[in-house]
Order: sequence, then C-alpha cells, then structure tokens
Amino acid sequence: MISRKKIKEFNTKGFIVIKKFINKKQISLIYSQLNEIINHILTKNNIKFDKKLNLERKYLLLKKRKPILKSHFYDAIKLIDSSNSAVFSKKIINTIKKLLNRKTIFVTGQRLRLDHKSDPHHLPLHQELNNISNDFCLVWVPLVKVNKKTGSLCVIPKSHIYGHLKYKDSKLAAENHRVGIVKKILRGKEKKKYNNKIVEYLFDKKKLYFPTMQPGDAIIFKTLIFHGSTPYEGKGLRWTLLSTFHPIDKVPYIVNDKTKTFSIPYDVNYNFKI
Ligand SMILES: O=C(O)CCC(=O)C(=O)O
Ligand SMILES: [Fe+2]
Repeated sequence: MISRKKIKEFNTKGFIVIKKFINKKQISLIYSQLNEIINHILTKNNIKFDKKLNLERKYLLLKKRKPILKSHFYDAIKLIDSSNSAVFSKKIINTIKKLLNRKTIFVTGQRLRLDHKSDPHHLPLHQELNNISNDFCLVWVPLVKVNKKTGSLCVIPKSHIYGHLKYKDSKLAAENHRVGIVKKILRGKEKKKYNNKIVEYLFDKKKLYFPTMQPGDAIIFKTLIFHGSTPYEGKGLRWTLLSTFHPIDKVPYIVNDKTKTFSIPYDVNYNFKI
C-alpha cells in the first residue's frame, strides 16, 4: 500500500514514481495478447511471417504491408482485457483512491501507447488539459526499460504550483504545440518565445526530470504538472500503459447544467474551484 510519505510527496512535488506498479505476470499477459492480435491480423491478410518473430518485427511487417491495418491495430489494442484489468486491479485502484483521498473515482483514457524509432513521436511539454476534471492524476507505466537515454516521459517537478498557465499554443492539443519541444530544450535550441515569463523560467533543461524506470514501474502526476516526452531510441517498441483517475467532485459536467461538454475545453481557465 502507498505510504503517507509518498502521498505527501505527490502533493508537494506533483508527481511520484512507484516501483512495480504492475507485475511481470500482468505484463506478460499484455504482451501475449498483443502477439495474438497481430498474428491474427497478419494471418488473415495472408502475410507470411516466421512464428518466432518478435512483436517489434511483426509490427514493422504490418506497418510496411498494411499501414492502415497498423493504425486499426493501434485503435483496437486499448480494448484488450489484460491492460484493462491491470488498470482496474485492486492494487492500482486502491492506491489511486488513497492518493486522491477519495472513495469513488472516475477512470478515463486507459490505453496502450506505442513508440518506435521508425516513427519518432514525442509530446511537447504540456499540462494535461481537455479531460473531465481539473485536478486528477495521470498514470504512465512503461512496459519496457526507459530512461533519459532511451527516450522517455519527463516532468517538471513542482510546476503544478503555478496553476494553469496560458502561453503560446497552450489552447491547442499538445501534439500541435510548436513550443516546449523537449529535445530542443535539452540541446539549448528552443527559441524561448512563450508569451509567459513563468513558462520561460520553467522550460529549462535543468528543470526536467527524467525517471529511470523498469517495466511495470509507474510515474503518477497531477493535471497541471508540465510533462512531455522524447522519441524512443531504445530497443524494440516502447509500450506504455496510460490512464487518468478523477475525483468525482472535480468534474464540472455532472454538477453544472450549463456545462456543454464532458471534457473541459482547452480555452477555459482551469484555476477554478467547484
Ligand atoms: O507517452 C508520451 O509520449 C506522453 C503521454 C502524454 O503526456 C499524454 O498522452 O498526454
Ligand atoms: Fe500528457
């Protein structure tokens, strides 16, 4: 169970790392289901493959031969029972309830993400907007080893204390931001034009924290913690399990009949109290 010290750390630093959040057995079940799905797609499409190929090779084969089905595969994998039961396991749910100090929570956005060096994705530094509440926690669990060198998620510790910050591009989805590019910040190549002094102060390579994580370890962070990622440069595929967990009393949609959308739009000021 999660210690009081960890809970305190979560509230002051805005994030924590928990070792072995999901176990080896859960991870191998996820991988075996992913293998089964990709084998099925390849077989159905008469794409010959060696049964001994690993998931990465099969994924690259699918990507090359049927790029649309690669995307369909990606759409489908958030539905597998193994990753969902990991998210909804007693251990995870009870830990999150302790962390948020709530008996009832909403769970959104449980999904598997994959990154590969042939398709280098990254997310610029951002606060986690456009979700159903303004004070939730996001869980990011790599299913492979990650660190600064392999490419990983990084966070800016304590950045949540500044509240919701408006700056250049902050009203857009994170993938469309043209600022806060982690790789550029690390290389001192980012043009620091943010229209916000606090952001200028925060987006600094010395402020970025890259966790070193083993498969199944979790980094859990708050809505307003700035976080971003660097492309994966390690071996194989970077599989990550993600989910968000919300206190029910931080969700405007269920208590305010003027609220039109369940997700809070990007252009709202998130520094509100319900
Ligand atoms: O895995 C990543 O690259 C970042 C995930 C993230 O921050 C998000 O999905 O909002
Ligand atoms: Fe995010």
